[in-house]
Amino acid sequence: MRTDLYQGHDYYLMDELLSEEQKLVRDTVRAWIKKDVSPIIEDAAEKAVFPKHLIRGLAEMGAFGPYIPVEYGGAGLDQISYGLIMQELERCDSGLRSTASVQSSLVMYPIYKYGSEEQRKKYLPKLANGEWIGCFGLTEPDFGSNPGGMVTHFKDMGDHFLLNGTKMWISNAPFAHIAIVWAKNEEGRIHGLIVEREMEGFSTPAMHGKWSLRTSDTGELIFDNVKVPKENLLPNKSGLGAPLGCLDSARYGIAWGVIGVALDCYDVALRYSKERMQFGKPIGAFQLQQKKLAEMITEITKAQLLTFRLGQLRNEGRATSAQISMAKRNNIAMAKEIVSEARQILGAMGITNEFPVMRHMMNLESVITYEGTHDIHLLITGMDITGLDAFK
Ligand code: TGC
Ligand code: FAD
Repeated sequence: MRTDLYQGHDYYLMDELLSEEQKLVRDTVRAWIKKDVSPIIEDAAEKAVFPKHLIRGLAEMGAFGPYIPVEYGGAGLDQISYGLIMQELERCDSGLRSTASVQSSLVMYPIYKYGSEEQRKKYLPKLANGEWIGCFGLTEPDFGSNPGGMVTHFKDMGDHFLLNGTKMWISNAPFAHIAIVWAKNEEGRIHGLIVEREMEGFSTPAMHGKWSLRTSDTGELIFDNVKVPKENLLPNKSGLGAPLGCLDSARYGIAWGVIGVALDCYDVALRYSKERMQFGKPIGAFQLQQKKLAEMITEITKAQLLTFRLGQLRNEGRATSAQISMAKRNNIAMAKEIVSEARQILGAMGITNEFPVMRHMMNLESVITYEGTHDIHLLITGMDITGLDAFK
């Protein structure tokens, strides 16, 4: 069990830009991580289990639906507070952040944004307090980067819809109480449906064998003639833009989250470089190691500034999808580079579970792929700046 000595790093005095509430939110999550999560996270990752007892703590801190209004059980916080929560969670483990971001941005957000008032009242408070966990089914075996090609579909049977198809790679699926499922109607238009675990014909087999994101449960969603009540259709938005709108919110959370990974690895490597002696002096005294550390904090600082500005734009409702793609892509590449350099600074110790670095390294292999791959986000930026669509 490792002792969590993490200290935040704020080279450009970004804290001065945060409100008292934002700092309080961040510090609350950080304290909870140190006390309740860091002591168990390596073990959970080795066993490949999501520690379900953490759900209560996540809910109590407002990590489920941070920006959902209080009247629906959310924490009513702003977008920068949401980002800071994701950063502190992912500083500990990407799987932990995944659970919170799926619940918030991929389950609560679509119900809040596209749902009826009855759906908001029925589902949001239970999702906010962690009584129910949700998952988000967009990806299919043959449609990952191209979700518009999905084949999962539903038919109008008069008094209900009949849903058929398969989703895969779905975070939280094996234990979720509800799933937000994206499927085509008979005209080929994509809609969101709320599918509940006990509906007949619905199953959620777990997927095993992941070397990455081991603290997050992943599974399939199988729909075999599932009867979905008509009132479970999200009525207020349809088309591919509906699920992609949710992804904007989740991708924004990831842009913040992976800064946490970079900060954790920088923090560990900096401390180690001052303690580890070789050739009669701390390795941090060698110019090669200083170069690594100096470049790490430079890249972290640039990502912090980029992401804070994105948060301001989100708060004003002005952030574009392409700006979010740029931040997700840039920050993950930044974090991957820093994790790799930190591992080298730690020498052989860097490959052990006494340090979080290899776990973070493996986790980032999922984070760079889900919510739109690195390539897809580059093409979104390319499309935005040239006006030419590489996907068509
Ligand atoms: P395209 O024709 O460009 O767009 C279709 C409609 O969608 C609109 N749109 C968006 N709306 C909101 N937000 C966005 N980010 C949007 N991007 C596009 C667009 O305006 C259009 O609207 P309309 O009204 O004209 O119909 O769509 P396309 O088929 O060419 O695809 C574009 C592309 C490739 C960028 C998109 O399909 C994409 O982003 N692909 C990546 C798929 C992806 O990210 N999947 C993620 C699955 S969920 C997940 O990974 C969860 S991980 C959870 C965890 O554990 O944290
Ligand atoms: P593919 O789309 O097959 O891509 C393979 C390669 O081809 C990639 O390098 C990609 O960049 C490249 N490529 C594809 N299209 C193009 C193109 N037009 N031009 C250039 N290169 C291209 N999905 C959900 O719906 N819900 C979830 O909760 C969820 N959780 C996940 C959890 C984990 C741990 C993982 C790993 C994935 C999860 N996903 C989830 C799925 C994830 O969103 C997809 O894996 C991702 O969108 C990529 O799809 P794919 O794996 O099918 O790759």
